[in-house]
Amino acid sequence: HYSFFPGRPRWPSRRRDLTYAFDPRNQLSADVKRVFANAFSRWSEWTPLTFTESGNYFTADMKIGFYAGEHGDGEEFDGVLGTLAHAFAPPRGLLHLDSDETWIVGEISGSGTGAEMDLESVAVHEIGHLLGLGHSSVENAIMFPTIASGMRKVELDRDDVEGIQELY
Ligand code: TQI
Ligand code: ZN
Ligand code: ZN
Repeated sequence: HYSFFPGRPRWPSRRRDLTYAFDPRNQLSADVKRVFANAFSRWSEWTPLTFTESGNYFTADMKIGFYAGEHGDGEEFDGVLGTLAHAFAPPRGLLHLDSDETWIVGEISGSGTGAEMDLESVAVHEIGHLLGLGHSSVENAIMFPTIASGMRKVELDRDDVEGIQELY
């Protein structure tokens, strides 16, 4: 079953059209940006929320960036595997990914080293946190707190949809 953060933080009802921006220091490819656009659309499909990329990193509601190790918020990344990413509940709107991971962007192809992580799968999960969802006890849910390396899990489960629809 889904859960929320303590105090049930969420984006207020006057803020239904939200913006996100990428840290300009990362210089991300169009493919990576497309992965996030896709991941956001999986949530907007089931809510009154819309998500638009903004070119202004400083004024965007949600800020996305890739960082290694300590990066200024006291929650440091730890190199390959372990913590992959983290996101802060509304209204903070930060989504950080560990740049030391081997991120798969797009199709999962061939056999890797066993440490590859599918970027969209992690993005969909972290966006759930950005919107106010905690973890779920339902194994098929996007918000279940485990994912295998190389695994692609991007479809919202009924449990995720019920959780987000209770919030918005
Ligand atoms: N990062 C954790 C996560 O996003 C950070 C975290 C731990 C957290 N406890 C939390 C965030 C409580 C909010 C509330 O869950 S992670 C997964 C999953 C991680 C884990 O790097 O361990 C995914 C990132 F669910 F698969 F285990 C993405 Cl998809
Ligand atoms: Zn961080
Ligand atoms: Zn999580």
